[in-house]
Amino acid sequence: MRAMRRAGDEAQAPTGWIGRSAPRVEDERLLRGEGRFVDDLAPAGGLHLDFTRSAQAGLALAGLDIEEARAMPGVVAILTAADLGELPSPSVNALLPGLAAPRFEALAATTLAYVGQPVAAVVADSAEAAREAAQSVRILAGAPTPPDDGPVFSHRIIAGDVEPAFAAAAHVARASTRHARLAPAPLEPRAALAQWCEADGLTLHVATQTPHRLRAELARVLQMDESRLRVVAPDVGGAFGGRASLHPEEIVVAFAARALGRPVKWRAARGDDFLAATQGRGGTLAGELALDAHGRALALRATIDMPLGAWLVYSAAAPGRNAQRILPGPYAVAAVDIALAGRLAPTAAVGIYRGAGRPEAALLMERLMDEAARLAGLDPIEIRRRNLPPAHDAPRRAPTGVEIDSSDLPALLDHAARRFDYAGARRAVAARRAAGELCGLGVGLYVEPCGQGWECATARLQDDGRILAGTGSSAQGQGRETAAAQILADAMGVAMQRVEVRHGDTDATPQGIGALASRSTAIGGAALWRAGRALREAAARAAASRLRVPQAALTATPDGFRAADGRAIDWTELAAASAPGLAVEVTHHAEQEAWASGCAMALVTIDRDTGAPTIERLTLVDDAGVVINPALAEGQLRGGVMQGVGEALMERLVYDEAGQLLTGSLMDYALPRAADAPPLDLDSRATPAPGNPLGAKGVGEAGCIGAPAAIVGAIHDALGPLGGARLDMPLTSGRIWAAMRAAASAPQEEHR
Ligand code: SMO
Repeated sequence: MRAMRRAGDEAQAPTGWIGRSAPRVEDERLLRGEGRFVDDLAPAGGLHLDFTRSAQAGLALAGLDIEEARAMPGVVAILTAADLGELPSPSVNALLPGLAAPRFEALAATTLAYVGQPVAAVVADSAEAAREAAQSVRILAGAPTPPDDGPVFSHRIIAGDVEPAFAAAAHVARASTRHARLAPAPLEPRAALAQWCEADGLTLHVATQTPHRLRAELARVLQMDESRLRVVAPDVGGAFGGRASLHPEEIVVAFAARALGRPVKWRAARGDDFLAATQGRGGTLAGELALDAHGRALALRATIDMPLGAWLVYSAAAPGRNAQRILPGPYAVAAVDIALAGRLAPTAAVGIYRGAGRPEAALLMERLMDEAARLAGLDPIEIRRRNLPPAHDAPRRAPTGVEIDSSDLPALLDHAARRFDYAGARRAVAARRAAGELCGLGVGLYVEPCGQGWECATARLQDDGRILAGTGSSAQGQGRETAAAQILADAMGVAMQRVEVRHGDTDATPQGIGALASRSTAIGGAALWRAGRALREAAARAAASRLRVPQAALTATPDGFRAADGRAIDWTELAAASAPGLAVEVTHHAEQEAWASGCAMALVTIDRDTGAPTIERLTLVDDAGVVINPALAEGQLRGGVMQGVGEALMERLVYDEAGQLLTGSLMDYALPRAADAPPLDLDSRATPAPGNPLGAKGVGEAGCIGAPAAIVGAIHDALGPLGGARLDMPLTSGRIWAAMRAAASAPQEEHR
């Protein structure tokens, strides 16, 4: 992977850390086993909390019998909804007009809405005692409650002349897609440790990707002043969108610590997270694409139906809203009519998950393009080429109102096709088919908007001459400390070893929205860059005054500043000379959203006897703008592709009609393993983002967006007329085999 610099940009500082695969500064500590995750923290006198969870869905809660549990050894307290009293609900991001959240209950008060819902909390002097007693609380279920699956929001975007385009169309391509419900399943299950002290208030160590938002929401629910709440995300083992909201469990843990005046810790078991952590995807989309006789798309009609679960997480509307605003994705289509609805379901909440609407938009458009190619008699690459906007069209206002800041999609497609040797692969596939094999090619072009709003950063010169940087973007294993240090180092023209980065602690860092939506570098990184520049400027002023020379006569060096006559002042001397110290804080508002883009191509073969798919190879060319650390970006792409492989081929949460989760463990829910990794060819083609000083875009979600569309497309291509109209993910061998069988007797048409 190569990084590209913006011509003439100040990022070309002499030290040149940006663009280098600097080793992760996090790793020595983590590899030595010195990581500190929430469950590693064990304050003296700490208590343990565990939950009694509903085993049923859609019933009234008639009562609770806690007597047996209360008498069990080690039990200190049992909390129910009555103990919590009336708590304000956490807020839901009002991304759409008229969003009406249902009543929120941190512990079930009236209804057993979904299996896994927390109903009571047992606090005990050991985790085992808490768990055992929690399982002895008896839940008395009442009558069935009327099902509530009405839309919580619906929103339609109509732009351009849709009806005339369809009336005049030479071809109308149709496709529908259904995404399985997925478990974000980070390596570390959810965990929280709350400590209360009358003087300082509440400290919550919690595995989150949004520490400041979590603090704001918790303050709201517990009716405390934010200044009395400290939220710390220590080492956090993955997030993927599943840690972006305040969960009922965290509210109860904090409430219990405050009520009991003692530290209270909870750690979810893997099964608890399958039942009650927030889930992702689950949408059903359908589209119609009107095309002229040359295969150029004229208009798109689409519907997006998203499940929300039984309660709304903060970002509940984000996946649907993203899919809606992103369509028609990378393609230039002048007219759109896109209807979005989000509905409740008697299940765990559904929120953002790596991609959050981007994979949904990408898959629908790629299915439509493949169908359009078939109707128009064009090669799938050729029809895409005809529908991509030229690079000079940027910034490009899409019909849904979004502005795509920069991209060169035709070059991405061509570059990916060359690397993949698409033409050669097409010939090879034809030859293998003639020899009786089932194999196919798929393409996944995508765009990846990288967040809106602001992030903050601080930078301070310490007495020892080191630079202490603070960012509101936290880290969950991506290597953000390393990337942040590289940015700061280049902004200041110092060695990155001089920079130390703080994140994830609301007492030690400036405000932040959090690490999500591929925003950490484009927005959080831009804030750090600006903080570094501002601190350097302040340092130059101080140095000039100290050396009694005009600032313009100073030369900056990695060690400090030098005057023309040879006198110098280093960072330690500057710190000593600058009472009360040099420190800056900046807020970076992203005036223009950065849009990453990319293209995935896959070759998949299918075993005729078993239906088992094999991804023989996958190429992905990504445009993340200026890449800060190519090794970290590659890690993001590889991880994203693997989660995309999981979505395409194996992952699925299944509820039965009674609302029972049938996939509540890693024995039932198939996460991809190392052996499932396809041979992966990665490359990048950068178009720098014009809207931030780094030229950076995001990369965290890319693999997860492009890979499923390419894999699903390749399997459709492989099955051709055998596959029928629609194959739903995950495309397991069983599903593929069934589709082959069902179609075996159907009349066959010529295979492309
Ligand atoms: S799904 Mo992400 O962490 O915005």
